[in-house]
Amino acid sequence: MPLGRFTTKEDSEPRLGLIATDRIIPLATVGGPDTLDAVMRVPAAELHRLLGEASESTSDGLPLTDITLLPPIDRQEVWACGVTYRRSRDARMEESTQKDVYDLVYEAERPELFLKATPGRVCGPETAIAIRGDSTWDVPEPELVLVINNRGETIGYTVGNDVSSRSIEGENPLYLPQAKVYSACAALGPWITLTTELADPLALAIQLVIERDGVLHFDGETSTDQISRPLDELVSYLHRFNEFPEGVFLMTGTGIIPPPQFTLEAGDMVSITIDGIGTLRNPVTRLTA
Ligand code: DO4
Ligand code: MG
Repeated sequence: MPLGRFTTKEDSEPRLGLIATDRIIPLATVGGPDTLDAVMRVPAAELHRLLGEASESTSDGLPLTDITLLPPIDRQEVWACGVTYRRSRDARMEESTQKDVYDLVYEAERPELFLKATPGRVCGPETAIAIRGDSTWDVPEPELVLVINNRGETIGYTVGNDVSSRSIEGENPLYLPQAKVYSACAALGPWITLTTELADPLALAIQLVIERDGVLHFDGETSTDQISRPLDELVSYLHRFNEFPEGVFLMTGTGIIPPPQFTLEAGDMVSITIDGIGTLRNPVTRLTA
Protein backbone atom coordinates (compact mmCIF):
# COMPACT_ATOMS: atom_id res chain seq x y z
CA MET A 1 0.00 0.00 0.00
CA PRO A 2 1.35 3.46 -0.81
CA LEU A 3 2.05 6.06 1.82
CA GLY A 4 0.02 9.28 1.61
CA ARG A 5 0.23 12.56 3.52
CA PHE A 6 -3.15 14.12 4.15
CA THR A 7 -5.47 16.37 6.12
CA THR A 8 -9.19 16.09 6.83
CA LYS A 9 -11.88 18.78 7.10
CA GLU A 10 -11.84 18.32 10.87
CA ASP A 11 -8.08 18.24 11.35
CA SER A 12 -5.67 20.52 9.49
CA GLU A 13 -2.59 18.83 11.01
CA PRO A 14 -0.90 16.77 8.25
CA ARG A 15 -0.88 13.03 8.91
CA LEU A 16 0.49 9.98 7.16
CA GLY A 17 -1.51 6.95 6.17
CA LEU A 18 -1.49 3.78 4.08
CA ILE A 19 -3.74 4.05 1.07
CA ALA A 20 -6.06 1.15 0.23
CA THR A 21 -8.50 1.17 -2.71
CA ASP A 22 -11.00 3.65 -1.29
CA ARG A 23 -9.71 4.47 2.21
CA ILE A 24 -6.63 5.56 4.09
CA ILE A 25 -5.41 3.99 7.33
CA PRO A 26 -3.79 6.72 9.46
CA LEU A 27 -0.45 5.32 10.63
CA ALA A 28 -0.87 6.80 14.11
CA THR A 29 -3.87 4.50 14.66
CA VAL A 30 -1.81 1.37 13.95
CA GLY A 31 1.39 2.36 15.74
CA GLY A 32 3.46 3.44 12.74
CA PRO A 33 5.61 6.58 12.26
CA ASP A 34 3.08 9.35 11.62
CA THR A 35 5.18 12.00 9.88
CA LEU A 36 7.46 11.74 6.89
CA ASP A 37 10.29 13.15 9.00
CA ALA A 38 9.82 10.17 11.35
CA VAL A 39 9.66 7.72 8.42
CA MET A 40 12.97 9.08 7.12
CA ARG A 41 14.70 8.19 10.39
CA VAL A 42 13.71 4.50 10.34
CA PRO A 43 16.13 2.04 8.64
CA ALA A 44 14.59 0.79 5.38
CA ALA A 45 14.24 -2.87 6.38
CA GLU A 46 12.54 -1.96 9.66
CA LEU A 47 10.27 0.57 7.95
CA HIS A 48 9.11 -1.96 5.39
CA ARG A 49 8.43 -4.49 8.15
CA LEU A 50 6.47 -1.91 10.20
CA LEU A 51 4.42 -0.80 7.21
CA GLY A 52 3.82 -4.40 6.15
CA GLU A 53 2.34 -5.10 9.60
CA ALA A 54 0.30 -1.89 9.52
CA SER A 55 -1.17 -2.81 6.14
CA GLU A 56 -2.59 -6.02 7.68
CA SER A 57 -4.59 -3.86 10.07
CA THR A 58 -8.34 -4.37 10.18
CA SER A 59 -8.86 -0.67 10.93
CA ASP A 60 -11.62 0.84 8.80
CA GLY A 61 -9.58 3.95 8.15
CA LEU A 62 -11.04 7.06 6.51
CA PRO A 63 -12.77 7.20 3.13
CA LEU A 64 -10.47 8.77 0.52
CA THR A 65 -13.34 11.12 -0.35
CA ASP A 66 -13.01 12.72 3.12
CA ILE A 67 -9.33 13.62 2.89
CA THR A 68 -7.10 15.98 0.95
CA LEU A 69 -3.79 14.56 -0.24
CA LEU A 70 -0.80 16.84 0.41
CA PRO A 71 2.62 16.73 -1.20
CA PRO A 72 4.36 13.73 0.39
CA ILE A 73 7.16 15.83 1.91
CA ASP A 74 7.97 17.34 5.33
CA ARG A 75 11.35 19.03 5.86
CA GLN A 76 13.30 17.34 3.05
CA GLU A 77 15.14 19.13 0.26
CA VAL A 78 14.34 18.15 -3.32
CA TRP A 79 17.35 17.60 -5.57
CA ALA A 80 17.29 16.77 -9.26
CA CYS A 81 19.45 15.09 -11.88
CA GLY A 82 20.00 16.68 -15.28
CA VAL A 83 20.58 15.18 -18.72
CA THR A 84 20.12 11.56 -17.68
CA TYR A 85 18.11 10.80 -20.84
CA ARG A 86 19.52 11.23 -24.37
CA ARG A 87 16.32 13.12 -25.27
CA SER A 88 17.04 15.74 -22.59
CA ARG A 89 20.61 16.19 -23.84
CA ASP A 90 19.44 16.62 -27.47
CA ALA A 91 16.73 19.16 -26.61
CA ARG A 92 19.06 21.24 -24.49
CA MET A 93 21.76 21.19 -27.18
CA GLU A 94 19.15 22.53 -29.64
CA GLU A 95 18.00 25.39 -27.40
CA SER A 96 21.18 26.50 -25.65
CA THR A 97 23.77 29.10 -26.57
CA GLN A 98 26.30 26.76 -24.86
CA LYS A 99 25.58 23.39 -26.51
CA ASP A 100 28.70 21.54 -25.39
CA VAL A 101 28.00 21.57 -21.67
CA TYR A 102 25.03 19.22 -22.10
CA ASP A 103 26.91 16.74 -24.28
CA LEU A 104 29.87 16.81 -21.91
CA VAL A 105 27.79 16.17 -18.80
CA TYR A 106 25.81 13.36 -20.51
CA GLU A 107 29.09 11.53 -21.17
CA ALA A 108 30.94 12.53 -17.98
CA GLU A 109 31.57 10.27 -15.01
CA ARG A 110 30.05 12.82 -12.62
CA PRO A 111 26.30 13.38 -13.13
CA GLU A 112 24.62 16.77 -13.08
CA LEU A 113 22.83 17.22 -9.73
CA PHE A 114 21.17 20.40 -8.56
CA LEU A 115 19.01 21.62 -5.68
CA LYS A 116 15.52 21.87 -7.17
CA ALA A 117 13.24 22.90 -4.32
CA THR A 118 12.79 23.43 -0.62
CA PRO A 119 9.56 21.96 0.83
CA GLY A 120 7.66 25.27 0.69
CA ARG A 121 8.11 25.42 -3.09
CA VAL A 122 6.60 21.96 -3.66
CA CYS A 123 2.97 21.50 -4.77
CA GLY A 124 0.88 18.44 -4.06
CA PRO A 125 -1.77 16.76 -6.21
CA GLU A 126 -4.34 19.08 -7.83
CA THR A 127 -2.63 22.28 -6.64
CA ALA A 128 -1.26 24.87 -9.04
CA ILE A 129 2.30 24.69 -10.28
CA ALA A 130 3.71 27.96 -11.58
CA ILE A 131 5.47 29.42 -14.56
CA ARG A 132 7.52 32.58 -14.07
CA GLY A 133 6.31 35.99 -15.21
CA ASP A 134 9.73 36.70 -16.76
CA SER A 135 9.91 33.48 -18.79
CA THR A 136 8.63 33.02 -22.34
CA TRP A 137 9.12 29.28 -22.79
CA ASP A 138 8.10 26.82 -20.08
CA VAL A 139 7.74 23.07 -19.84
CA PRO A 140 6.76 20.40 -17.35
CA GLU A 141 9.43 17.74 -16.76
CA PRO A 142 7.92 14.39 -15.74
CA GLU A 143 10.38 12.51 -13.57
CA LEU A 144 10.64 9.40 -11.43
CA VAL A 145 11.54 10.60 -7.92
CA LEU A 146 13.49 8.58 -5.37
CA VAL A 147 12.54 8.96 -1.70
CA ILE A 148 15.75 8.52 0.28
CA ASN A 149 15.99 8.21 4.07
CA ASN A 150 18.63 9.79 6.33
CA ARG A 151 20.92 6.77 5.83
CA GLY A 152 20.94 7.14 2.07
CA GLU A 153 18.61 4.17 1.53
CA THR A 154 15.90 4.52 -1.12
CA ILE A 155 12.65 3.65 0.64
CA GLY A 156 10.16 4.56 -2.05
CA TYR A 157 9.24 6.35 -5.27
CA THR A 158 6.92 9.13 -6.22
CA VAL A 159 5.99 11.09 -9.34
CA GLY A 160 7.64 14.48 -9.85
CA ASN A 161 7.31 17.52 -12.06
CA ASP A 162 10.51 19.57 -12.46
CA VAL A 163 8.75 22.59 -14.00
CA SER A 164 11.37 24.53 -15.94
CA SER A 165 11.93 27.70 -17.92
CA ARG A 166 13.59 26.77 -21.20
CA SER A 167 14.01 30.42 -22.23
CA ILE A 168 16.00 31.30 -19.09
CA GLU A 169 18.14 28.14 -19.09
CA GLY A 170 18.62 28.41 -22.88
CA GLU A 171 19.96 31.96 -22.58
CA ASN A 172 22.83 30.86 -20.35
CA PRO A 173 23.29 27.59 -18.39
CA LEU A 174 24.47 29.65 -15.41
CA TYR A 175 20.89 30.85 -15.10
CA LEU A 176 19.85 27.27 -14.22
CA PRO A 177 18.87 28.08 -10.60
CA GLN A 178 16.52 30.81 -11.87
CA ALA A 179 15.10 28.52 -14.56
CA LYS A 180 14.47 25.80 -11.99
CA VAL A 181 13.91 27.26 -8.52
CA TYR A 182 11.10 29.72 -7.77
CA SER A 183 7.71 29.65 -6.03
CA ALA A 184 5.62 26.54 -6.89
CA CYS A 185 8.33 25.26 -9.25
CA ALA A 186 7.87 21.59 -8.40
CA ALA A 187 5.17 19.03 -7.78
CA LEU A 188 5.37 15.68 -5.99
CA GLY A 189 2.77 13.00 -5.41
CA PRO A 190 0.18 11.69 -5.32
CA TRP A 191 1.80 9.40 -2.75
CA ILE A 192 4.91 7.30 -2.09
CA THR A 193 5.06 3.75 -3.44
CA LEU A 194 7.41 1.68 -1.30
CA THR A 195 10.43 0.07 -2.92
CA THR A 196 9.13 -3.30 -1.74
CA GLU A 197 6.06 -2.82 -3.95
CA LEU A 198 7.80 -2.00 -7.22
CA ALA A 199 9.83 -4.79 -8.82
CA ASP A 200 12.02 -2.78 -11.20
CA PRO A 201 12.21 1.04 -11.09
CA LEU A 202 14.12 0.97 -14.39
CA ALA A 203 11.22 -0.55 -16.34
CA LEU A 204 8.44 1.96 -15.74
CA ALA A 205 6.43 3.70 -18.45
CA ILE A 206 6.08 7.47 -17.91
CA GLN A 207 3.28 9.37 -19.63
CA LEU A 208 2.76 13.12 -19.86
CA VAL A 209 -0.62 14.59 -20.84
CA ILE A 210 -1.27 18.33 -21.15
CA GLU A 211 -4.83 19.55 -21.56
CA ARG A 212 -5.68 23.07 -22.68
CA ASP A 213 -9.26 24.38 -22.53
CA GLY A 214 -10.35 20.87 -21.56
CA VAL A 215 -8.93 19.15 -24.67
CA LEU A 216 -5.75 17.19 -25.24
CA HIS A 217 -2.96 19.57 -26.29
CA PHE A 218 0.17 17.40 -25.99
CA ASP A 219 1.00 13.90 -24.90
CA GLY A 220 4.27 12.02 -24.76
CA GLU A 221 5.77 8.86 -23.35
CA THR A 222 9.07 7.44 -22.25
CA SER A 223 10.33 4.67 -19.99
CA THR A 224 12.75 4.73 -17.12
CA ASP A 225 14.75 2.11 -19.05
CA GLN A 226 16.09 5.12 -21.03
CA ILE A 227 17.92 6.57 -18.00
CA SER A 228 21.60 6.51 -18.86
CA ARG A 229 22.95 5.94 -15.34
CA PRO A 230 22.25 3.42 -12.57
CA LEU A 231 19.99 4.92 -9.89
CA ASP A 232 22.38 3.94 -7.09
CA GLU A 233 25.15 5.90 -8.84
CA LEU A 234 22.94 9.02 -8.78
CA VAL A 235 22.14 8.45 -5.09
CA SER A 236 25.79 7.87 -4.29
CA TYR A 237 26.94 11.10 -5.99
CA LEU A 238 24.20 13.05 -4.20
CA HIS A 239 25.53 11.84 -0.85
CA ARG A 240 29.19 12.60 -1.53
CA PHE A 241 30.30 15.03 1.16
CA ASN A 242 26.66 15.98 1.69
CA GLU A 243 24.42 14.98 4.57
CA PHE A 244 20.65 14.85 4.57
CA PRO A 245 19.58 14.51 8.22
CA GLU A 246 15.90 14.69 7.17
CA GLY A 247 16.34 12.43 4.14
CA VAL A 248 15.99 13.80 0.61
CA PHE A 249 13.97 13.51 -2.62
CA LEU A 250 15.86 13.00 -5.88
CA MET A 251 14.22 13.69 -9.26
CA THR A 252 15.93 11.45 -11.79
CA GLY A 253 15.65 13.58 -14.95
CA THR A 254 13.23 13.95 -17.83
CA GLY A 255 12.93 11.93 -21.01
CA ILE A 256 9.87 13.73 -22.43
CA ILE A 257 10.43 17.08 -24.08
CA PRO A 258 7.51 18.73 -25.89
CA PRO A 259 8.32 20.21 -29.34
CA PRO A 260 10.00 23.66 -29.47
CA GLN A 261 6.76 25.47 -30.37
CA PHE A 262 5.12 24.25 -27.16
CA THR A 263 5.04 26.39 -24.03
CA LEU A 264 2.92 25.94 -20.90
CA GLU A 265 0.13 28.45 -20.37
CA ALA A 266 -1.89 29.46 -17.34
CA GLY A 267 -4.96 27.22 -17.15
CA ASP A 268 -3.26 24.14 -18.63
CA MET A 269 -3.70 20.88 -16.74
CA VAL A 270 -0.60 18.68 -16.52
CA SER A 271 -0.94 14.96 -15.73
CA ILE A 272 2.04 12.69 -15.24
CA THR A 273 1.53 8.95 -14.84
CA ILE A 274 4.25 6.51 -13.84
CA ASP A 275 3.27 2.85 -14.03
CA GLY A 276 3.13 1.20 -10.64
CA ILE A 277 3.10 4.54 -8.82
CA GLY A 278 0.18 6.73 -9.92
CA THR A 279 -0.91 9.95 -11.59
CA LEU A 280 0.08 13.44 -10.46
CA ARG A 281 -2.23 16.18 -11.80
CA ASN A 282 -1.58 19.91 -11.48
CA PRO A 283 -3.17 22.98 -13.03
CA VAL A 284 -0.79 25.73 -14.18
CA THR A 285 -0.72 29.34 -13.05
CA ARG A 286 1.52 32.23 -14.15
CA LEU A 287 3.28 34.28 -11.48
CA THR A 288 3.15 38.02 -12.03
CA ALA A 289 5.25 40.71 -10.39
O1 DO4 B 1 20.73 20.63 -17.39
C1 DO4 B 1 19.74 21.11 -16.98
C2 DO4 B 1 18.61 20.44 -16.31
C3 DO4 B 1 18.22 19.15 -16.96
C4 DO4 B 1 17.03 18.52 -16.37
O2 DO4 B 1 16.35 19.03 -15.49
C5 DO4 B 1 16.63 17.20 -16.86
O3 DO4 B 1 17.31 16.62 -17.74
O4 DO4 B 1 15.60 16.69 -16.40
MG1 MG C 1 14.50 17.88 -15.00
